[in-house]
Amino acid sequence: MTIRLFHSPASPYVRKVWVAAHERGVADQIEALPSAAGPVQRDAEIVRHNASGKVPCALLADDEPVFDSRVICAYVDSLAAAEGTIYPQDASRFRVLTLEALGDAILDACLLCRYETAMRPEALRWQEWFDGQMAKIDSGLDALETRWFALLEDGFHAGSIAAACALGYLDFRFPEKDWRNGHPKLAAWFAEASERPSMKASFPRG
Ligand SMILES: N[C@@H](CCC(=O)N[C@@H](CS)C(=O)NCC(=O)O)C(=O)O
Repeated sequence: MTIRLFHSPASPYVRKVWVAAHERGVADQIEALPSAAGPVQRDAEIVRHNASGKVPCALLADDEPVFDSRVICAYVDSLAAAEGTIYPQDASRFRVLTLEALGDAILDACLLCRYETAMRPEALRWQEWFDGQMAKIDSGLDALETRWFALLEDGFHAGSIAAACALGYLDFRFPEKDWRNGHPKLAAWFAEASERPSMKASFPRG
């Protein structure tokens, strides 16, 4: 094993790491460590290595921590002996990184909505705030469908991986949200991306 990974089978950020590892042929170099990350009940063992207490958090051989998902994906990419990279170093480099940030931003809003409905006591919920997060998801989906679509389908790089994990998380936690409606190109792209062995091997559970 090259790295140990605090993980959760339901986490879309952890999924990014698994997808990257499968795409680059290094999944067998990762040992999954159990974890119980949560914004209220924190996992002290994760906090010891990653002050945010969040997963994914990777540990290298000397217990050196690597986080968050973007940095771990780049690390995983660097482990691969095979040709290629999910982080192109050519002119598209910063556009790919920005697309990854957009996928993560959609995920951030998804997670906040999830915590709001699954964790926050009902009496403390704030509908306008929830709607504000949903609006971020919707504008993110619109941006993927339009401005970012050409880059999204140009290879399967870190930006595509983040977007695919965000769409997968929407299906997993918000099945009632009909995101395909109004985003036909994105829906077709995701149907194809979901057939990749890396996406199948990391299907969310929990
Ligand atoms: N920016 C981080 C976000 C990670 C994150 O939010 N992970 C969630 C699980 S899906 C978590 O650990 N939540 C626990 C918490 O908020 O303390 C990344 O890209 O890795």
